[in-house]
Amino acid sequence: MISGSPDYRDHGLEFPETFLFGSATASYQIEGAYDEDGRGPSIWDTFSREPGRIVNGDTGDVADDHYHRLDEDLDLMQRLGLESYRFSIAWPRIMPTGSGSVNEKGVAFYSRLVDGLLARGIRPIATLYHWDLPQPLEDAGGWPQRDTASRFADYAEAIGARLGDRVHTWTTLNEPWCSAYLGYGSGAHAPGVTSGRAALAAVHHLNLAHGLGVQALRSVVSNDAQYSATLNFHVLRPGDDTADDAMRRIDALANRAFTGPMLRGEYPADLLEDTSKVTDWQFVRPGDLEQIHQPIDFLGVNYYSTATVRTWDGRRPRQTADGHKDAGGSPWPGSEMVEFVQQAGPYTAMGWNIAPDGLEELLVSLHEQFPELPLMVTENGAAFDDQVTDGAVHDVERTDYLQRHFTAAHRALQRGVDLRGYQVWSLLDNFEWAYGYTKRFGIVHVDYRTLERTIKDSGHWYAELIRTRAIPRGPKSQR
Ligand code: IFM
Repeated sequence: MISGSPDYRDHGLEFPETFLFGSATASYQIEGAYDEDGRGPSIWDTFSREPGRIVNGDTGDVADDHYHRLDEDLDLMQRLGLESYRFSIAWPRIMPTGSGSVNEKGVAFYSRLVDGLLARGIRPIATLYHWDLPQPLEDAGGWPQRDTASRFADYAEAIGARLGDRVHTWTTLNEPWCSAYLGYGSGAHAPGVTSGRAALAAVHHLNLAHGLGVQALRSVVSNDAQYSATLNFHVLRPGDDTADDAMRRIDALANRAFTGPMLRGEYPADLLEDTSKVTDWQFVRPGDLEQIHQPIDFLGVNYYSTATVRTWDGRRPRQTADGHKDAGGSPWPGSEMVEFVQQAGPYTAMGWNIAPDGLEELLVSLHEQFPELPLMVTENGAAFDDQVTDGAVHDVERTDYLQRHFTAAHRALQRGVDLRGYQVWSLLDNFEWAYGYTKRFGIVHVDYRTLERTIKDSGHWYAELIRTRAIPRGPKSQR
């Protein structure tokens, strides 16, 4: 047990010289310019135009207008002292119909971004897929269709050949859990399908896309880049003293459905058993698991909060507080009898509980499961209802959240976890998917009317952390 404050509000803890401090965004959430320079439509362009899908009917048409404000945003990153920037590439900018010829104007945007980062001494961490599937591929069946994984490999090869001399780290997929289970199971995310079978087929084809994508990148990249995938783990707590089975089921669907094939070359037997009434898994073809199980240099870990579960007894009203917008379907194929129980606060504006101990536990647990595999926190952060007052944003809660989670990461390091870096979500306030612009995660505030950027207090606090390499006092630290 490492000593420290029980509430994780430690300060002065130093990070190793090689630890990479950065921040993250995603294409559809910030870029805007949805129909410029040859970009094709994505499933999020379609979905956000469907009535009732997104709060206030918001879309990513303009978002933060990052596409046109690239230089300003690069300068912001430099002012914050970022050492890395994790961004995603919009597949429909590179291949507007999802396959076939490459749109060089789309490539030029990311080329300028990568050059701008390198010129400022910031390492580019490029994610190939953060949910903006080209609409024509969805029209052909989307992720439940095997062919989508092959199209992804073509796209990976095309962009790898063009940026592969300059990108420091490649990430194939961001949070395939969301793409599969929210996109095709619950229907809360694009394309809004509600089918357990489709969700599980999507799981497999996303896993396959990861494996084929890593191989495609490796075949064309000319520098000694690193390769990774980013998963959003569910850190589970028991909702009562009979919760073991509920925890095991959700762990299988949420976590091991991805770590199993990617890192061990197999699907967990209990996952196949739990879902056997939903699908026979015949979409897994001979040889697929070898294709998926590719060596990677680190695993990206996204963490925001914990989840408390128990088995529904069929008598009390069923709770479904799983932290995502309810769109009618289930994100848990074959395990719908699991209840997600309301957790103790404090909460962020998403209603997610603040639990830095969950991050420490997750990092230690992953290290124990995969001792040879380095880890990186590729997302962590919080939404709060920020106000601009006299040109400043005093986001005490977000700074406090970050201080506690950096403390958790430091404790994991002390416990022997090979943790390579931390990318705060998010650099800018942005389009928070089904919640539109109502949830602000940025360490930089964006005024959606004027598009003016204002560094929040949390951004200044993070800049000090990066400059000193030690956790600064937070607004709620005991002095
Ligand atoms: O905004 C998202 C991001 O796109 C993926 N991870 C979680 C974030 C907050 O919900």
